[in-house]
Amino acid sequence: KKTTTAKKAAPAPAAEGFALDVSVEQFKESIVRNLNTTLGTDAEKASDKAWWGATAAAVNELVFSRLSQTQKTHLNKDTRAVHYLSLEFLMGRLMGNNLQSLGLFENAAQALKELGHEITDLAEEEPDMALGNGGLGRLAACFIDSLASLNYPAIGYGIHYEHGLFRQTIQQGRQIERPDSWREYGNPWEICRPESTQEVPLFGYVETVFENDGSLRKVWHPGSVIKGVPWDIPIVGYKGTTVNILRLWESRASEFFDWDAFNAGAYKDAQGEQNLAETVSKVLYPNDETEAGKQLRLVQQYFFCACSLKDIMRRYKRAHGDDFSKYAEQIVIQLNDTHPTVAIPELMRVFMDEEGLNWEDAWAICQQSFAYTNHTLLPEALEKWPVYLFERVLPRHLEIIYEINRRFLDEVEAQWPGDDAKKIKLSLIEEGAQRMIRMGNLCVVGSYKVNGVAAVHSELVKADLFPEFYEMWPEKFVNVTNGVTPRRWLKACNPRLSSLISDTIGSDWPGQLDKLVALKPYADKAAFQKKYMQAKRENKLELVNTIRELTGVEVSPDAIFDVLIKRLHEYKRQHLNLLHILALYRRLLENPNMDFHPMVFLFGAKAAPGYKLAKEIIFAINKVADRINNDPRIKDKLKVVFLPNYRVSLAEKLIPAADLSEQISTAGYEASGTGNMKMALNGALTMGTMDGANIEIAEEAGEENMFIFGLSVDEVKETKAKGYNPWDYYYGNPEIKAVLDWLDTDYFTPGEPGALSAIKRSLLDGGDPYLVLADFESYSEAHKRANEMYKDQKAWAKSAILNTAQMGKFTSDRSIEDYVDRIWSLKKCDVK
Ligand code: GPU
Repeated sequence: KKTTTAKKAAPAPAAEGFALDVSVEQFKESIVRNLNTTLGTDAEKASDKAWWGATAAAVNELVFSRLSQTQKTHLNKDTRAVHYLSLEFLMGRLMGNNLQSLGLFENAAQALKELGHEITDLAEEEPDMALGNGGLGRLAACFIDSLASLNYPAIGYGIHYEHGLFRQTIQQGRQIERPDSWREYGNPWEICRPESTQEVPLFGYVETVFENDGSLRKVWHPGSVIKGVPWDIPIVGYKGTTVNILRLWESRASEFFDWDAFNAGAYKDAQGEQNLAETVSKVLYPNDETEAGKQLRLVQQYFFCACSLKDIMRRYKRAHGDDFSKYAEQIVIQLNDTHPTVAIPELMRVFMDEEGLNWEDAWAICQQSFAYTNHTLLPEALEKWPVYLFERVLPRHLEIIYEINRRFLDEVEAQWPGDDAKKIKLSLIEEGAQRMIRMGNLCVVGSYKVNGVAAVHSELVKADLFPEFYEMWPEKFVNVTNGVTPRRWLKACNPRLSSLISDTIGSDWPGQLDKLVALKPYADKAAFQKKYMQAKRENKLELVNTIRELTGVEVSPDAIFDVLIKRLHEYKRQHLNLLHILALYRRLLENPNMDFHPMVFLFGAKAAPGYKLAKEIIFAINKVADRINNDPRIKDKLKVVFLPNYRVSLAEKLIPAADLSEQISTAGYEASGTGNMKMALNGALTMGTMDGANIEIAEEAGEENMFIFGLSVDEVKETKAKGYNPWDYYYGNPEIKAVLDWLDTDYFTPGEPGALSAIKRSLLDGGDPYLVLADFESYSEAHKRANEMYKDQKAWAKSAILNTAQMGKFTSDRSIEDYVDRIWSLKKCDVK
């Protein structure tokens, strides 16, 4: 099947208006040449992986020149730039995205076809770049896409993990974690920049030097030094004029310290140092919204912050020398959650200990350079580091944090004279048996802006999380509602719907998503509804095949595809969905002729390896799925599928095929959500609580085009204040009691009664902290409405179209413009 014999070239499909001038023929030539010169093989014997590599190399030929052009332009114009510090960038695959951005996807596909390959098949050869856990990491990826697409000077800084988020397999229903080796066979998208290597000090002690003039000077004598080597990933803006970079640091052993030990014969010690140095960027911590509290995690955080600040400083000095008066004018550093907080004391240290600035000047610059994004209110996610760890790893930074705190507590005293309770609450140090540093408080004190990620979340940040800080500095707090890049999350992942949209309203929408409103008049036109639902059906058919390949389960495209994809967390309430599935199953067993449109419930979720209950929920979903899928009595009306190893590339297959989007967090707990936006954009109707960005989706799409249920944020608070008792629901609702009791039997785990009891125990004995039982009935009613509505395909189609048409607000381009207006004040910089 792999033939390169010159078939008569098919007429080139119309490339996009903005496309580079690269013909199908030229692209073919480039692929074949790269097969020889980059991959060292040839068309006769090349593997699919080699063909993919050659295509990537052909793309790079076009990208790299633009990359250096962009860097030259930014250097010459010396523009203000944003530096996005994030421990996570969940990039997924880059081939499709880069081709889309260059406007060359069609030509590349045609070139490969003429060379005997399907681009969609070759795309599967690319491993996901999974350097993130979930929403926070994927948001960073969408943001750097938008920054480049809008021609803003920006750089993403992170860690070049050798192993990204673990690969998940399911064995006997349970999650098994395997290492993710995304770079095992190399990665064509990254460029190593050894000339920009940095050194990072760690451990050791601080010496106080008394100068002759009576002043003090602090000298940090580090116990070891590790190297940070940068890898640059080009980020191609949509329509391809700006190519920014994502710079990821890899840790290595530094040359000098270990050679001394080595020469002294202490080979083992030298090896020990080597090990630490190379462990730092080994693996991404797989915990989502839970602090790890481990020394290595703190070292990771400091390592990438120190490297990034040095990199920023090097570039700044190239333009301004030692004159730091322009630093805050030129540089804004965005902290993606508290993970990079240590950058604040680090910049203070650099200014004072290395550049000789005094405290006041250094602090003034710092406070005008940092901004902080908060992504959660969950107490277990708010980072706190034991003081002793800081003392050991970063002794000089601890001193600086103490001094920041001393001065800050003076401000607190000025604001609330004599109020020691306030000081205890706001202090950067939490007193107790184990003294802790509160990274969130340090961020608020050290930043000039603090933002939440959806309107309701930003209000809760002010009212519940940082009320006193809000009182002190009200103008510091702003909202920037999250967004997603429509290039990846509609144009590339859903070509059928994309073409229909472009044929109907023109093709500007990927760069100006609010143009989608032009679809509104088509929402009740029968012909358009038909085409829209046809695209959805074909996407579902494709997913049917994927489901079969991945799980062996056969599902029908006529069923409602109900999709719940996100990290597994109690607050996200996958178990609410599961209990409702059990209720449906029970109803169907009691009445097989029940009026019910068949449903397929699709789950994708990874659990943090140490999160026991989350893993039990995965187990329960799989066991319930086995039982239901093989029960002939319900005549295929219900199917449950857990898709293993949920990741960006799998999301790209699920989202275009979703009919119902499950967004069912307890109100007040999901800061924003972004999968909710992706699915609504692709025409799924949201089954959701009034939480996070669901509220804003409802404002845009109209509540009548969603299925809203459950307690509101205020009602959740009231319920808890009154003293919530889950047993009331257990005894008050026979269906709840029946499905919970079912979990204690061996119905789903033959021969092993009680194997699924952990869920029931957490909901009853554990107090049901996320109010699953309180929302059950309302959820069940919302599902009845959805099932009923689906039978009216016209009504459903209309709502689905209105969802797509009214998601314009949720492009990450809009989020970035909000950051620019409210926080960054950047100027666009056109690149020729
Ligand atoms: N989020 Br904190 C993560 O994915 N990981 C984290 O460690 C923290 C937050 C998510 C929020 O849960 C989600 O609601 C939000 O949409 C996303 O960050 C991006 O802001």
